[in-house]
Amino acid sequence: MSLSVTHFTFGVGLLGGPGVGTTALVLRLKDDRFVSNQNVSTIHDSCLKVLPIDDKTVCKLRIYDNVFKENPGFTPVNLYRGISCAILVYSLSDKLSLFHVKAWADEYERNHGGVLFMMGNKCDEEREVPWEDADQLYDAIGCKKHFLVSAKTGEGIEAAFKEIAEYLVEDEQEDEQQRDIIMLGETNGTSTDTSSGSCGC
Ligand SMILES: Nc1nc2c(ncn2[C@@H]2O[C@H](COP(=O)(O)OP(=O)(O)O)[C@@H](O)[C@H]2O)c(=O)[nH]1
Ligand SMILES: [Mg+2]
Repeated sequence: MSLSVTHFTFGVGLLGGPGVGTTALVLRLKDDRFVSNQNVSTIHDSCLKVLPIDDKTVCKLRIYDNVFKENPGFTPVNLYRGISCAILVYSLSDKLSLFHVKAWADEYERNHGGVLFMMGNKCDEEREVPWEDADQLYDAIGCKKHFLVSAKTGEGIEAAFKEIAEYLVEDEQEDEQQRDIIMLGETNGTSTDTSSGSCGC
């Protein structure tokens, strides 16, 4: 007996200010290595991560580095092409990088909109960003999950991307169920409104 496997694919954008480690994260995910003071031109700007969710489900994440970091206001719109969600990356050892997170969240909302996650990188270094500050911002922006990782040691990275994949798959499956309910309602000629907050006018 052969089990059929469902494949999901999502594009994920890494957004954050210069030096937070988005290129190092892509390198860790792609080649499982870390290079100090890497030469950006030798580094890939995306990678594909394949994550089995369960026996019947596989999730592929195409993860894009952000090479236009200097100013969120001037980000080319095509940076967001093919992206289903974004991860706002900051450095746990650089307080200023947390301020950039808000700017990137606003920029993403303006150009694209959608699910956001937050990721504090460099957890191997001495911590300068207080948890409360990061958590407050996380709530204010409305991020779905918050991860602490290190591209240098690899700590937390596999688990973080697995959780992100699980979240995206679950979200997509719920959307599919909603679409099925709506189509069934239309076929039966019954009311199709399943949203709890609908005013019905
Ligand atoms: N200690 C430590 N250094 C890191 C980590 N990730 C990146 N770096 C270093 O931080 C600097 C900037 O990293 P890079 O990936 O180029 O940042 P980007 O500008 O966000 O792409 C480089 O010197 C990296 O070696 C990490 O997890 N821990
Ligand atoms: Mg870079």
